[in-house]
Amino acid sequence: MSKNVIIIGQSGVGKSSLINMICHRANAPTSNDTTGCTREEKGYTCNLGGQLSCQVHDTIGLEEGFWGFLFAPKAEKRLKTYLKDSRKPWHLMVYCIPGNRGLKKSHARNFKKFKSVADKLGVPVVVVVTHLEDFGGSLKNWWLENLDTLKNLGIPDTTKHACVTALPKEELDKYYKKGQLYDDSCRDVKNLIRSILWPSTGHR
Ligand SMILES: Nc1nc2c(ncn2[C@@H]2O[C@H](COP(=O)(O)OP(=O)(O)OP(=O)(O)O)[C@@H](O)[C@H]2O)c(=O)[nH]1
Ligand SMILES: [Mg+2]
Repeated sequence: MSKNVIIIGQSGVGKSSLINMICHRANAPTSNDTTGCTREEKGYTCNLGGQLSCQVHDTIGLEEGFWGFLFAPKAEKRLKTYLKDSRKPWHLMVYCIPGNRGLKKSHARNFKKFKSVADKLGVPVVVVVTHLEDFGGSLKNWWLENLDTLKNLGIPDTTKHACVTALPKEELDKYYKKGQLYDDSCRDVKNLIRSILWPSTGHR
C-alpha cells in the first residue's frame, strides 16, 4: 500500500513547485498569479530512492483573500474535508511557509489549525521553509537564525524541517547562478519525507 503525504500551505508559498521538484514529470500547474493556482487536489508519485516511493498530494492554497479562487474559509473547510473524508490513510503532513517572503500571522493561524487536525488524525507534521534562494550561507541555518520568528508563529523549534528554495532549476541558474540549490533542496525534502515514512533509512 502506498504511503500518502499531503502538502499544505498558503497560496503562492510554492506547494506545487515543491511537488514538481521532488516528483519526476509531475508538471503540477504553478503560477505567480494572485488569484491562486491549484484548483483541485491531486496525488503525484515521489521516488525517494532505494526503491521507496510515496504519493504526494498537492492541495488548494489557503488564504487567497476575497478575490481568490476560493474565499479563505471555504478553502480551509474544503481542505479539512479532504483530509478527514477522502478515506486515504495519511502518513505525513508537510506544512509550507515562505522564509524570506512575508511570514504573517495567518501562517501561524493556519499552522495551528492544520496541526490540530493532523494531531487528531495521528498524522505527523513537518515544515518546509521555501523562498530561501536569497538567504546567505547554508539554507539550513535559516531555522537557527529564526527561532524567535518560529516561536511567534507557534511552530515548535523541535519540528522536523527542511529549508529550501522551490524555484525551478533554470530560474535558479539564470537569475541567481545557484542551480546547485535545486539539487540540494530536492535532496533535503526527500530525506525529510523518508526520515518520517521510513525512520530507519532517514538521515535525521
Ligand atoms: N522566489 C521563489 N519563488 C518561488 C518559490 N517556490 C515557488 N515560487 C514561485 O511562486 C509562484 C507560486 O508558486 P506555486 O508553486 O504555484 O505556489 P502554490 O503554493 O502551489 O500556490 P497555489 O496553488 O495558489 O496554492 C510561482 O511563480 C513559483 O515559481 C521559491 O522557493 N522561491
Ligand atoms: Mg499550487
